[in-house]
Amino acid sequence: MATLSLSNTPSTSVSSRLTSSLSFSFSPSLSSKKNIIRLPQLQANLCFNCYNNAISSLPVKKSRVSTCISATMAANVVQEVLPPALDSTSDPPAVFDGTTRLYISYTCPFAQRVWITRNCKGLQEKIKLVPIDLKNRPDWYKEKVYPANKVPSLEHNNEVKGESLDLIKYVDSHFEGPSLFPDDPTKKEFAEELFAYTDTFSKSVVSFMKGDGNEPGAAFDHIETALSKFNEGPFFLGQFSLVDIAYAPFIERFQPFLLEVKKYDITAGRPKLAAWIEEMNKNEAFNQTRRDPKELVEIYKQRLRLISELWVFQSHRSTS
Ligand SMILES: N[C@@H](CCC(=O)N[C@@H](CS)C(=O)NCC(=O)O)C(=O)O
Repeated sequence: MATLSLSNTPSTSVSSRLTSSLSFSFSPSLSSKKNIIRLPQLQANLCFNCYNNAISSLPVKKSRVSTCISATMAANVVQEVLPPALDSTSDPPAVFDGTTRLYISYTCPFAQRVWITRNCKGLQEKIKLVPIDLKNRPDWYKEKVYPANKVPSLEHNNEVKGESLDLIKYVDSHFEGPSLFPDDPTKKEFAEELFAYTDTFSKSVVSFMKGDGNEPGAAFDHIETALSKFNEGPFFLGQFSLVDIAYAPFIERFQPFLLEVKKYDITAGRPKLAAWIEEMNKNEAFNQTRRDPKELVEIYKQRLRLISELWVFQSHRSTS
């Protein structure tokens, strides 16, 4: 296996020529100042245009690919110390002081989409994470930051914007770093279809989790079929993109919950989905946003218990 040694800074460009015909992966070496890029694997972390460049024109075109490797490095190397969540006792940040802030909750899958996008583009220094404790939300969040009072929201250029699917596109197109959206019109159209399907997908799975619906086989089959459309890689559009980011936090939660609580294995008979999960789990930008699966299962159990208690309470009130 060929290796490249790089110094441990996000701005380092690749001066060596890659000589493998395969995609490659970066893994930081903590024990020395050097990091090793290993061939093959990086596919999970390379942006569209760079992935295509990397495999079609080896020896690699230096400038283009090095930009992406640097960004991937940034995503991989930056081991962030995550700030504590702000609650009703916390002072607000200095809103609209020119800092770009991403307001999240550590357990919110919608917020996680934007967090992953930020990490994938190597924007850890440019976009500051501001985690909010949603159970004990500070009043200033609604009053000063985001009147919708939800996460995620992004404070950028004196404005605050929300809605995770809009935000991942916004972060991808307004900030530096590897492009996570294709130029190809066929892929773009398919990406929009898949974005539009995210809600239907989640609703169908969550209703089964709550005990209201049938097994969500059709929803996962839809995903399996989508993953079969472009076969130049294991991702929805072939190469890694915003579409993978849109689904990842939800599948991260559904898989362990359905397996443990419903004894339903989402990957059984779905090899493309199994391969996608395996590839996603290699993506360090995503891994830095993940929670312990046991914790995620507990969160869903609690939430579903609350919903059913509320339902019993309401039906009791309406009959008494
Ligand atoms: N459609 C929104 C959904 C965001 C959302 O529902 N976030 C939840 C946390 S996972 C939230 O902020 N809930 C607080 C509330 O509804 O009061 C998006 O995609 O960003």
